[in-house]
Amino acid sequence: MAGLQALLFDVDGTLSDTERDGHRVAFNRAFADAGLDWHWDVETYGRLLEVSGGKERIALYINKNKLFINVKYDIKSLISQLHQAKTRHYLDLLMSGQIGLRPGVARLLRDAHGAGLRMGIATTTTRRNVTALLKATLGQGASGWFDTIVAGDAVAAKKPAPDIYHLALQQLGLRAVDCLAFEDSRNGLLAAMSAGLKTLVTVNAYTRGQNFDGAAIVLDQLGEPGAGFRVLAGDAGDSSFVDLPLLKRLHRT
Ligand code: XBP
Ligand code: MG
Repeated sequence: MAGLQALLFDVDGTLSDTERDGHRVAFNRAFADAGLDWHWDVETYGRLLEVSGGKERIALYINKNKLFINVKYDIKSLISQLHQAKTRHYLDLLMSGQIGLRPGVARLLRDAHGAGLRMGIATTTTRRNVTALLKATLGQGASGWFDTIVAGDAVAAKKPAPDIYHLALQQLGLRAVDCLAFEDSRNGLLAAMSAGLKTLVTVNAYTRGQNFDGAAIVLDQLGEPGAGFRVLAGDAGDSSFVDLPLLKRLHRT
């Protein structure tokens, strides 16, 4: 096997803790704008995270709560309008600097870019959300650090389907064995593993209790020098934070 050629990153929950104070808040603002009395509290939103994708999440909520049963709505265009409004609110939150990167992420991305390691993004969220997050947190040119950004509706079947990873690998011109994926959720891990990728998982408050069998390692965060990670499953050897030597070791073993 050739050495590690590229890193493939999920975004929501992995690069940034976007869900509770970002996407959830933006959904609620969009519902209020539309005059709907829907409100997703922290627990409700956690249950809705069982599906990937904002439009899919609104559809799940409508189905679960049997909304609009007696009302003549074009559900598809309602969902689409709500999602567009949600994206506007989410971008506002990003641009106001309220959503940062998780510990260790900026350091690792800079190091990998500086070392000439190729990088890609494979995410379920809307593409504009990704480029805005990178710009707001890492600066204007940061999207250019990634050789491919595949996002949202680029594939029909969202995670846990492997399609988004297949597309990212195809665009990079690499095989799964040449790469390492970064995920935070079971749906994301299943998508990456089904595409044949070794996967490093960093959990967050919403995903901590999920089943991560099959991950190369499960950590509470990437960590920083002097403020290391906690290993939840797997073997980090002597490392206390995720750096390129640890990634190469994980990829080899
Ligand atoms: C992320 C998602 C996304 C966001 C919402 O999943 O499920 O749907 O919550 O984004 P993953 P959009 O981290 O597994 O890619 O509203 O833009 O779809
Ligand atoms: Mg995720």
